[in-house]
Amino acid sequence: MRFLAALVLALPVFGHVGSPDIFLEGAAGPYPLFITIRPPVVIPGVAEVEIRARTPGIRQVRIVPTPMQGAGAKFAPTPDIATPSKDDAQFFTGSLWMMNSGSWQIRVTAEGDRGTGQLSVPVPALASRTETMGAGLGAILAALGLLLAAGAVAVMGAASGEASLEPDAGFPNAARSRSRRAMGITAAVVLAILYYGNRWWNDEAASYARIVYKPMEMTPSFSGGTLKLELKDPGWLPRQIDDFVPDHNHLMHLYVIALPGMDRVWHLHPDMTSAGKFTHVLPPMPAGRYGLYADVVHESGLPETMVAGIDLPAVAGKPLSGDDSGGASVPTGDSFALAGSGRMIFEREPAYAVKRAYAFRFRVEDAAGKPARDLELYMGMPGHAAFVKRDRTVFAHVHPTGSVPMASLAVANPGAAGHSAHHHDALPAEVSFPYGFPKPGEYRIFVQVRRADGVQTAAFDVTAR
Ligand SMILES: [Cu+2]
Repeated sequence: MRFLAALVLALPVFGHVGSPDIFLEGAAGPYPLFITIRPPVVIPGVAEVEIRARTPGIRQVRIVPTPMQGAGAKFAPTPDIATPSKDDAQFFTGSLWMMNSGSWQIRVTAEGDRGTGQLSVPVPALASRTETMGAGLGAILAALGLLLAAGAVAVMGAASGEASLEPDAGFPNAARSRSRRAMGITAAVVLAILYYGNRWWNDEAASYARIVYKPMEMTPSFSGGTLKLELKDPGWLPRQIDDFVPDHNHLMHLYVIALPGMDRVWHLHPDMTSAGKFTHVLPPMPAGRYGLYADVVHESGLPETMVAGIDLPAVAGKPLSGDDSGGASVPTGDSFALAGSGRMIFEREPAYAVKRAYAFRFRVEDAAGKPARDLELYMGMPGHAAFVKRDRTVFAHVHPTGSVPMASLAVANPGAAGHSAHHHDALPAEVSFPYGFPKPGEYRIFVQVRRADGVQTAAFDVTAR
C-alpha cells in the first residue's frame, strides 16, 4: 500500500532556518508598504498575504504569484484584488495559490492618488520533505480499499446474475455462469487498476523525491588560521554550487556563534576560491565549539542558509578588517554597552506573540546619553540583525527592509532603483527590523550598526509566547 503512503509537505526556504514567514518594508512606486507573506506549508497550497500601506491614498492593491524567472514571469495570470480591511483603509489581505515549488515572487501593484506602483516580493517555495502515512491510518485505508474492491466484484456478479432474473425463477445455470464470468472480469479490472495505480503513484513519488528540497551541505575545516567551507549539493535538481550573486558586495555572509552560550558572535565574509569552496582567515577566537550560518543567494534569486558546526582551537587570528565584525555578545538587559562608546537600547514591546510581525526598534546613544549622530551604513544598510533561537532551530538574518535578502529583491525587481545605499547624510540614531517569531521560546538578537568608531555589535534576549 505504498501508493497510499506518501503525502508531500513543502516548506519555504529563503536564506533562513526554521523561519518561513516573509517580512518586507518596501515601496510600490510612490507607496511605502509593509508586506507580510506566510507561504503555504504544502505545495500546491495557499500563501497568505498581508499588506499595510504606510501612507493613505491607495484605492486598490492587486497581487499575483509568478515564477521568479522565465516565460512565466512575463505572462502573469490575472491578478487577485486584495481585500481592504473594513476598519482600516490602509490594510489589505489576500490568499494566493502557489502551484509549483521553486523560486517564486508575488507581484504587488498599488493604485491610488499618486498613480500606480509595483513591487515584487521573492517567495521561494520548495518542497522540503515527504511525509509518510502512519501505520494505523494505512491499515484502515487498506482494509477499506479491499472492502471496496470486493464490493465491486460482488455487485457486478449480482447485477449480471440474480438481478437479471424474474422473481421466483430459480437460479438457472446459465445465469450462474454469467454471474461468475462478470465477477471474474471485474476482479481482473480491479486488480489492473490497483496495479497500474500503484505503479503510477510510485513513479510520481520517485520524481517528487528528486525535486524535494535538500539544503546545500557545508563541510567546515580549519588549518593554519584559515577556515575552509566546502559546499556540496546533495542532489537537488535546479541548483549549482557556484552561481552566487553578491549580496551587499559579498558572495557569502557567515555568522559564527560561540556555542552553547552564544556569548560571542562574528559576521564574516569568506571568499569563493573555487567552485563551491570558500575560505576565510579567522579573527582571534578562543577555543571552543562554534555554530556556522552561511547565507548565499543563487543567480535565480533563491537564497539559502547552510548550517554547520566546528570545534576550533584557540585562534591567534588576524584583526577584523573590511566589513567583518563581531565580538562579545552577552546581553545585559535592554541596554547594551557598545565596545566603542555609548550604548544600544532595545525599545522592547510589553510582550511578543508568535507568528506576529513586530518592528524591533533599537536606539543608539553616545557616551553622553544623547542620540548618536555618527551612524553610517553598514554594507548598504542602517543595521543588520540576526534572530537566533537558543535551541538553534531558528536563524534569520534580517535588515531594516525585512527578511528578504537584497540580492533576491534585486532579481525580483530588475531595473528598480537600488535601496538607500548611496546617500551619505547622517543616519537616524534608531534602527528598526520587521520580524515575527515562528515559534515560542527563547531567542537572542544580535544587532549590528556602523559608527565612526567601527561596527558595533549588541545582543538582547527575547521570549516569544
Ligand atoms: Cu545583514
